[in-house]
Order: sequence, then structure tokens, then C-alpha cells
Amino acid sequence: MTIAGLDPSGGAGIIADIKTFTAFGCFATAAVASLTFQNTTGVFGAVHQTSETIRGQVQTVADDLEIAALKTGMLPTEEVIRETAALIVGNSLNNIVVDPVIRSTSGYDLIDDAAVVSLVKLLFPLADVITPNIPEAERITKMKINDIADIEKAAKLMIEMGAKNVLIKGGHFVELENERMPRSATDYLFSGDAMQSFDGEYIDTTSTHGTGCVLAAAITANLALGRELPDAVRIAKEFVTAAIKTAPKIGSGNSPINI
Ligand code: PXL
Repeated sequence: MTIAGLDPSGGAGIIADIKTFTAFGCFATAAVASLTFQNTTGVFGAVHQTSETIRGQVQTVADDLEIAALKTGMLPTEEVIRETAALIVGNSLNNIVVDPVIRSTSGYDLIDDAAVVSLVKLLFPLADVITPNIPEAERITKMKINDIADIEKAAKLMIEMGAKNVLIKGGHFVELENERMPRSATDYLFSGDAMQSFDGEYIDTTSTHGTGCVLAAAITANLALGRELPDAVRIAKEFVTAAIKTAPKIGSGNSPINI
């Protein structure tokens, strides 16, 4: 299951999640947390769901189907986050992947400030893994991330905030780039004191709409299939890299990736 925003242009949010779950042979279910108005050029507005409509969607599915894993994406308000946390606890859900979606690539704030606080307080402790990118990790930890040591510091802070595992995605990380070390898209998985890095080719493209959603959804699908987290991350990363490389290049903004 995914609980996330609906991007009607199909590149991000629950449509991307459904397509990704399906690509891995999983049966997708989805609850809309916010109805957004957007296309490849940007986000132009959103109508958020309430605790009643979140519960109505999720509990009805949970009463009938076994939820093997859950991904959360854009959860716009404290109310929606609080209800999502209650549904996870109340239904004893596991394999929880929290993608702490905060802002769109185009700069639109997808969740409000109170939601960032409650995301940390209420959902991080329930998550098996959280998947922030660098700007999200900076916003959550209130620190600037300039190098690998900062990535480690930020991950430790987020583990202290209650996350069991933290995957920091390095695709936004330009600071390490130099003549000897070209830009890379390495992701860093922190579990307790251990760190594992997942090297990835940096693909110089603007066709990246939905990349974070697809990565988190692919991790969720692979956890649902019974894979261990590091395997799930490796497989998900390969899937995203291939999808970026073969992006359809549609729309006049950031093209969605190929899922
Ligand atoms: O990529 C972040 C994201 C997640 N979920 C929804 C979005 C976006 C970015 O635009 O619209 C619904």
C-alpha cells in the first residue's frame, strides 16, 4: 500500500507508486493523502485529505486485505500524519517505508511546518527506513550538509529521532564533485553504527520527476517480497537508474522517469 499525494500527471506520488509496485509483481493499493494540481512544469495547488478520509480509505482496505508493506509519501498536514501513525499501530503494519516528502523539485512546499515536526515525532519511530534526499535531510536536522562527514552526522541525528534505518540519497550532492571525482549519485544507508554505500551513476538530465517516489516504492515492493533492506535498496536503485536513463522526455518541464 501507498499513502501519498496524487500527481494527476502521473510522474510522482501514488500513480508512480502503483506502477512501481506493479513492475515488481506486487498488487498495489493506494490511499490519497492530498490531491495535487500539477504537471511536469510544477505544482499549482493541492487539496488535502482529512483524518476521516484517510481512515476511510486505509482501514477499509486493511479490514479485507493483508498489507505486506506500506510506503508513505506526501503527507501534507499534522492531522493526516497523526491518522496515518494511528492506522499503522492499530493494524500492526510492518515493512514501513517513510519517504519524508517536503518540497517538490520545482520549489513548492508539499507539507506545512507542523507536518515536518509531526513526521519526525510520530512516523520516524514507526519506520523501518526513511529515505530523505539532501535538502530533506537538511530541513529535518536543521544542519547544512557539505560533505560525507555531514551526511553521517545527519543520519545519526535522524536515528536519534527514532528512525531504525536512514537512507540518504546523494543525487543532490554537488559539493563533492571535482576534477578527480566526477559527480555521483551514491546513496548512503545507515543502520545503527553501520553505513553501507550504494554507488550509482549520475545521469545528467532534467528527466527526474518522481525519482524519490519510485525509489521508495521499489524498496517497499522488495520488502513486501521478503527481501532484506540492503538488497531492497540495491534492487530499487538499479530500477530507478534504468528508469531515469530511459525517461520518455514528455512535457515541457521535468519529464517523469520511465515506469
Ligand atoms: O517528489 C516529491 C513528490 C511526492 N509526492 C507528490 C508530489 C511530489 C513532487 O512534486 O507531487 C504527490
